[in-house]
Amino acid sequence: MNTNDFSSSSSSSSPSDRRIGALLRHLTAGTDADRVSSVFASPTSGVAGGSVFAHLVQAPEDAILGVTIAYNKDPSPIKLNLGVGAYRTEEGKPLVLNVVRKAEQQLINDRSRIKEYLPIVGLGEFNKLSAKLILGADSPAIRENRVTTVECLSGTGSLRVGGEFLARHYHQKTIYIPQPTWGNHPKIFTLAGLSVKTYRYYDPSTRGLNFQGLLEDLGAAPQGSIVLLHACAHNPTGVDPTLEQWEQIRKLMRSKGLMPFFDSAYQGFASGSLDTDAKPIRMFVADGGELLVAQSYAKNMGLYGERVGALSIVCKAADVAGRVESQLKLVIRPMYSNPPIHGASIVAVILRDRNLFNEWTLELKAMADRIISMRKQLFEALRARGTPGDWTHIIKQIGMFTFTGLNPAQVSYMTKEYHIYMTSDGRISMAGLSSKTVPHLADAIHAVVTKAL
Ligand code: KET
Repeated sequence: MNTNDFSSSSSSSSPSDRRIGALLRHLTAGTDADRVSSVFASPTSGVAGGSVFAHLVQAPEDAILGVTIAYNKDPSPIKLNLGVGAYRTEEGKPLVLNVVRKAEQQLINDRSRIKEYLPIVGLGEFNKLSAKLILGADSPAIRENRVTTVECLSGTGSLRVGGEFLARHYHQKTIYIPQPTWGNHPKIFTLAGLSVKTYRYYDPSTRGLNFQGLLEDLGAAPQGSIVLLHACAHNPTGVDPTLEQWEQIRKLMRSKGLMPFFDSAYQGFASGSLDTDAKPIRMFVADGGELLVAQSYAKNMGLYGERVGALSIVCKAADVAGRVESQLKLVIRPMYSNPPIHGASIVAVILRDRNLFNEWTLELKAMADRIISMRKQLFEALRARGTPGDWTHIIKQIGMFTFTGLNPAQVSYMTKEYHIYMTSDGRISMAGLSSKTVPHLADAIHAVVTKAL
C-alpha cells in the first residue's frame, strides 16, 4: 500500500482544522522556518514602510497551465504546445464546435432571456439533462428521484464542491486517488478538507494498468474510504480498466463500503461514444449503491473557458437526495454564491434538442477520431525512423493523452532544442498534434531516446 499522505491530519479533526493544517503545509512548502513564522506575525511587523507581503516567496507555475505560459513566451516559429489537454484542429487552432455556435445564436436571438442570478444549484434544466447524459436516459436512479445534481464551475469546481461536502458530512475523511493522477486532484481534495492517499494504478514496466496493485490497495483501504476513479480516458496515463476489471473493482468497493467519486472530464473522448464512456459509472449506479460524479463540458463540448460542469450525487432514497441537495447549497453559497448562466444555457440548448444533440455527437466523434489518427501517425513516424523502444503504447492508450515514458531530462531537452512543450512527466496532449507537426515531434523523440539522456 502506498501511504503517500498529502494531508497528515487525523480523521477525527474537523474540516476547518484540516483545512488550516493543509493551508499551513501549502504555505510552508519550500520556505524556511523564519519566513513561515513571519507569515503569522503581526501584519505591521515588516520593515517600516515596506509591504506587509514582502516576505512572500515566488510561487512556482502550475505544472500543467505553466507549460502554456512558457510556450507563449517562446518566439520560435516551430514551437509546439502539447502541454494542456485542449483540443486543436489540424491547423493547430482552438475549435468552437458548430453546435455551440448554433446554440449561442439561439440564445442571442431569444430576447426574453435575462441575466438574473441563477439559483444556488444552477440552471435546473441543465442539471436534469446532465444527470441523464452521464447516468443514461433510462437510469433507475433518475426515475426514482434519487439523484441530486448541481451546476458547478466545470470539472474542477464539481470536484471541489463534492470534496467539501464529503469533508463535512461523510464519516470517512480519506480519499484514495490513483498513482499517478491529474496533478490538481491532491490539491483540490486536501484544501476541501480531506486526507489524500494513493492507490497503485499504473505499471511503468508494462505501460499498462497495475490491476493487482490496485485491487490490493483498495482491498487494504479502511472501510468506507472515498475512492477517486477516472470514469474514462485516465489522465495522464491513457490507461483504463476493461469492463471486466471495472466489474471486479465495483464488487470489491461495494463489499468494503468504499465510496466511489467519479471524475468524468472526457465523456465521449475515449471511445467517441458518450454512452460507452459512461459505462463504468452506470455499472455502479445499477447496483443501487451511492456515488458521486463530477462532470466537465470543457473538453467534450469545447467549453473550456465557460467553466461549465455538474456534480451529481446518487443516493439510495429520494428524501436523502433532497437533504443532500440542501446541504450542497450550504457548501456553494459562501464559495461563489451561484454559478454562471451562459455556459450552462449553451449545454441545455444542445442537450434538449434532438438535432443539435445528434450533431454534437458527430462533432465529438470527429475530435476523438482525429486524436486516434494522431496516435497512428506518431507511431508510424517513430517506426519509420527506427526509434529504439516499444512505442505500441501510443496506439494502445486512450483519450487525449499519451504517457510517453520520456523522463524529465528528455522532456526538458525536447523543449530546449525542439521547442516542444509538454508536462515534465512525459505526458503529451495528442489533441495538440497535427499531421504537419508529427514529423517534428517524431524527430525530437528519436533524438532524445538515442541520446541516452
Ligand atoms: N479532471 C481531469 C481528470 C482533468 O484532466 C481535468 C483537466 C479536469 C478534471 C478539470 O477540467 P475543468 O476545466 O475544470 O473542467 N485537465 C486538463 C486541464 C487542466 O489541467 O486544467 C489537463 O490535464 O491538461
